[in-house]
Amino acid sequence: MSETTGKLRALLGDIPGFYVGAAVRPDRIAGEPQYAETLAREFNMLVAENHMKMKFTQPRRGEFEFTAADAVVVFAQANDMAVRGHTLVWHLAVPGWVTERELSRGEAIDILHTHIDAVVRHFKGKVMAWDVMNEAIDHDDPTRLRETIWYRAIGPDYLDMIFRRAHEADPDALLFYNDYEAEGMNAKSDAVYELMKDLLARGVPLHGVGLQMHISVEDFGPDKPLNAQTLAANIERLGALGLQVHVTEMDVRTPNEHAPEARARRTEIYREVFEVCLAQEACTAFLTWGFTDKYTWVPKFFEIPDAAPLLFDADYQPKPAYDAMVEALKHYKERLGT
Ligand code: 9MR
Repeated sequence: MSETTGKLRALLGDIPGFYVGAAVRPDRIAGEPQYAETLAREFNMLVAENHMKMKFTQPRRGEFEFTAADAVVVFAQANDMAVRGHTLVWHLAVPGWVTERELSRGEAIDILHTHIDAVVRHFKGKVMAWDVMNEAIDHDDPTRLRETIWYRAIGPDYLDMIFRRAHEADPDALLFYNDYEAEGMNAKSDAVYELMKDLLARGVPLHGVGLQMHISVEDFGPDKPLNAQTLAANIERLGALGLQVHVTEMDVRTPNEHAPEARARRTEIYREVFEVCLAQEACTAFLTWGFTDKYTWVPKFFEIPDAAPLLFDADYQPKPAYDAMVEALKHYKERLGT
């Protein structure tokens, strides 16, 4: 182990109930020793980037496929790491047999219940927290629910149903609502907050909110709507509902990677978001969407070839953002006196 690595997990060791993790690709865990070594050395939580989504877990109706997801869980258990489950219900990564025609309400309910029962029971006791619902709020108008295949067939009450069903299948799992662009105080995070309040008021089993945190260096800063204060305020109001908050999918795309200021901004953004999470009692996990710039969805999706959004470079060397998180953790522990 080099002098600069291994510090994140070592420092985390004695903080109970707080997790730092990353999204992973099972073929890389099996196929690339450095990938697996870095994960085990630095993190105490994992989430499958894709392999617990419906498209992978139920590729054909009634036929469940858990090989790839199981590999992630086995690796996590062997290395004493917690697992987040992502995701039971979404409008994307849905298999073709679901989307090929409109569904009746009864059929859609049956499909969701069967899926949740099988997947949650399979991972019972192994997945600490499930993203039961991913991205249910409309992209353009956050006052509405997104008109997905599930919403169209069932109506707004599908949310209550899926949380209740997941809770029956594994009463010990923490159940999360996960979404993007709802990190600071804005119309979308207001909508998430109201939705969570409504679910709780109806007695729906719900334990947390995931803030995805897919951002650009240009999105976060003292003069931007999203900054340390607005993030803290949003986490605090969710915490006041009795909910936990996980930062679930952080990456910081850097359109101008070759500008030193842009790289420095990225480092500071990681430091600040992590500091807010450490300081807020409700924030109990911080995960990045991948960990090495070698494997990230960002360059392709945003057409930024050298976006370099993560904590390790493509050669698995820690970047300044990693050092900033280590420093934040050290300061946090000094303040706690541990
Ligand atoms: O990173 C994931 C990418 O590999 C997949 O093709 C895509 C569709 O399944 O999902 C990406 O992950 C998304 C996550 O599941 C939900 N929040 C947004 C993430 C980035 O698109």
